[in-house]
Amino acid sequence: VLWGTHKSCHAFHLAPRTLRFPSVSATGAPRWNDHDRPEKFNFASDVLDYWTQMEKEGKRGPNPALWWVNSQGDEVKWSFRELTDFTCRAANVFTQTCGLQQGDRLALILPRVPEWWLVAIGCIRTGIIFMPGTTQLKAKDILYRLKQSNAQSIVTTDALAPEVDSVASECPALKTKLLVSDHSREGWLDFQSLIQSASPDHTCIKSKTTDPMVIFFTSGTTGFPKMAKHSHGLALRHSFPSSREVLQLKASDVLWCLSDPGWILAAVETMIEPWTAGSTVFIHHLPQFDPKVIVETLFKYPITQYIAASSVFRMILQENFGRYVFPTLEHCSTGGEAVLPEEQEKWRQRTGLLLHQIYGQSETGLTCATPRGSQVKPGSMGKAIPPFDVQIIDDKGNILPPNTEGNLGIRIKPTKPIGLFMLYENDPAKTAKVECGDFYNTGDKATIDEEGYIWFLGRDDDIINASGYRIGPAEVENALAEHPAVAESAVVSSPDPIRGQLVKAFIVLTPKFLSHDPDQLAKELQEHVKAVTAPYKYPRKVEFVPELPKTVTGKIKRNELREKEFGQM
Ligand code: BCO
Repeated sequence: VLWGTHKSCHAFHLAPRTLRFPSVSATGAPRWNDHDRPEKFNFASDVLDYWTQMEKEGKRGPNPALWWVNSQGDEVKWSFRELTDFTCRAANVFTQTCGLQQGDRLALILPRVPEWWLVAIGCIRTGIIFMPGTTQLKAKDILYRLKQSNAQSIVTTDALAPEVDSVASECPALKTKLLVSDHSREGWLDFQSLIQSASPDHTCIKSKTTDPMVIFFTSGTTGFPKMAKHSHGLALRHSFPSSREVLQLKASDVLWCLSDPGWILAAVETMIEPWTAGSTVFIHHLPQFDPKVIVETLFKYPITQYIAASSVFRMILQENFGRYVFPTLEHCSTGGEAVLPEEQEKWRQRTGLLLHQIYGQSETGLTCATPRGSQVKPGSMGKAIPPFDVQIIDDKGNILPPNTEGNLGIRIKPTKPIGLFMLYENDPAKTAKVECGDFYNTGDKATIDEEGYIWFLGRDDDIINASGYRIGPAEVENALAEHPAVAESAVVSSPDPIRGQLVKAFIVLTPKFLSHDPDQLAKELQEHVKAVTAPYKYPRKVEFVPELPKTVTGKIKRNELREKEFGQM
């Protein structure tokens, strides 16, 4: 292939720490400010190509833009210049070979392979709206995504191509299927060889800041995932001083964010934020999560900043590796789920490093954080990141006083801030439902103290947050309903010391299965859920019950079951 992989001795020289604030003009002045709304912005041409130019002018050190490794010792290192070259080729593949145009949709379902970044940036260059998805998706999940979005194209691997083929006939809009693989497959285009033969000459579109850039699928309380559509403003926002202040990345930093590429956290922390700063994005392929590999990697490579879900930190602490002084690690952040003060303290004792909480949603991107160097209040997810005006609101959108429990809201009136999602695609009712007075209501319960620090309390609905995954109960209940043993089920969150919350299913069995061995049946149902929908959603706890609590109108009282789990009844 064009770039190949090579074994490496990992010799690496950090760049001089000169470019302190990225996305600055060559004269050093910031190019955008917190409240700027440039009419045109494109992350590829305005940020990536800027760093390519810096490299050409010798104004950026020799560290790569992307540094990818796997456990077999393979390695890929790309400079910004190479990234520009390869992503221009990707753009030409999409427009010339696949016939895609600005505004078309492309499903991007790849594991942590370098091609993910080529596809994402190639889409940004052309205005094709990319839709990341985790590789845990199954045929039905993929069908739903392709149909809902009217996707014209999909990029995936060998592992998922058969799942796509099994549903492709039901997706009339799907024109091209691109495969990232060493093998060919009938009906699929070979992405790597197309990149090789494509021209590196491409003129980036002049996208409006408000043009759509990416869609993230996010679970809701009812029904199937919603499509949270973001504009190019999602990327612009990370050029603002207030966003840069959070991690204070420099061109010499090496940032490793563990998030699966299917989530907004990965788009922001393995692409937008580090490349805005001209930093190195470090990626470990990591098909299976293993805390030992994480610790070894932090020792082996010159990683300066590390971001992962809180469960990952808990799983590392659980291993009892003793004290670890990582040679280059300076800053750790955690997001996707709440972290307890005791856990932050444990991490500090073991590593000498503070664990900074960040908070956001697929709809909002990064919303709150404790900027590097400012006071960490253990248990708090920090302060609002401007231009987001975060307030605690009641159900009518009135701002509540400090230390009062309410909904975490982001002000959208009179002006919607840059970086907040545009809308739920095809769903004006759900878009309207999350508007609450002058605010977007996140649905998360929180308090704010007199100093502006925000404290997460939980959800105000049935959404489950298990090890950083947001899971809608209906998705699991629908999967269970397909099994003949299940008469009906209710899925709720249940507390867990490592994953924060677990998915728990209360199941009423059909008469035929009442005599079955409950342990074996529970395992069978768990495997069934893993087979029909993304396995991260499977119920790790199962309880068989004779009936489910219901209201007089027959609605299942999930809240009653949940409260029982959390010992509130
Ligand atoms: O635990 P089990 O072994 O029983 O099951 C696991 C997997 O083995 C299994 N599985 C995975 N792929 C499969 C499969 N089974 C069958 N077929 C397949 N193809 O399914 C279960 C998956 O659970 P998991 O993903 O939680 O796995 P694991 O290894 O326990 O990973 C632990 C974590 C902590 C690494 C993982 O849970 C994780 O990555 N969590 C973080 C999620 C995240 O990044 N959230 C951020 C979202 S973005 C956001 O919040 C906005 C912030 C700005």
